Amino acid sequence: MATSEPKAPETVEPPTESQVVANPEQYIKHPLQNRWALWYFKNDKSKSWTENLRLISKFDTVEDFWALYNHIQQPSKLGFGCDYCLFKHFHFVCQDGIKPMWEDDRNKLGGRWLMTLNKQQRHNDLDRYWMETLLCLVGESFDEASEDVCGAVVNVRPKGDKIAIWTSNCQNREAIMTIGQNYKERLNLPVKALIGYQSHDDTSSKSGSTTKNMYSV
Ligand code: MGP
Repeated sequence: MATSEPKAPETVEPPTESQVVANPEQYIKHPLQNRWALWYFKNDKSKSWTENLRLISKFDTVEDFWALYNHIQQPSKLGFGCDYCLFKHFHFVCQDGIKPMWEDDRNKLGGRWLMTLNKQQRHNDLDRYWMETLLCLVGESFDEASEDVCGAVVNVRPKGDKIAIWTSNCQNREAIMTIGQNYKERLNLPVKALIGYQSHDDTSSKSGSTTKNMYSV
């Protein structure tokens, strides 16, 4: 085996003051694929459902996402009847973004993957599941099916909290199944713990306490 003389280390002169160039990594924030809006719902019985819904903030970079996430209460600290909603607020399309309600044009044909938690899970799982849900959304974790994602909602309720991912069209079986399967894996749910997908149409017109599942994983 040929051996070679170790090379003398090249001497690197420290840059002069005029040569110092700022590293873009240090000042450019990391863009997300979409802009997102975080909404907060506080249950004030003297107001209508829509009036209780408030836009908190919008962001479109990784850094601004974490700044907002670290600034606000975790879902487990919210009062009963409160919700957080994270919905797309488009970058390139000149429109207002998707409102976190069934009536929005991007939601009205859609539905949601719904996870219902039991009361113990508020302490054990709620905050972790919600953070993972947010990361799935802002990180566009469902490949092309991410385009179908409209947003996500966490409901804090005495009877048991709920987390859901809302998608735009309840007939898009392939995208919905991709989202459901990946979501379940990301949350590390046991294979036999089923989650169901329900159309907003069924949810908003339900008469009893349960809505039928169109799909389940
Ligand atoms: P909820 O807050 O989604 O669930 O809906 P909750 O409190 O667990 O109640 P449950 O009925 O699922 O057991 C509560 C109520 O809020 C609904 O019955 C509607 O009156 C109202 N509401 C909820 N959403 C998501 C909407 C919406 O998108 N549009 C309108 N107009 N009302 C809504």
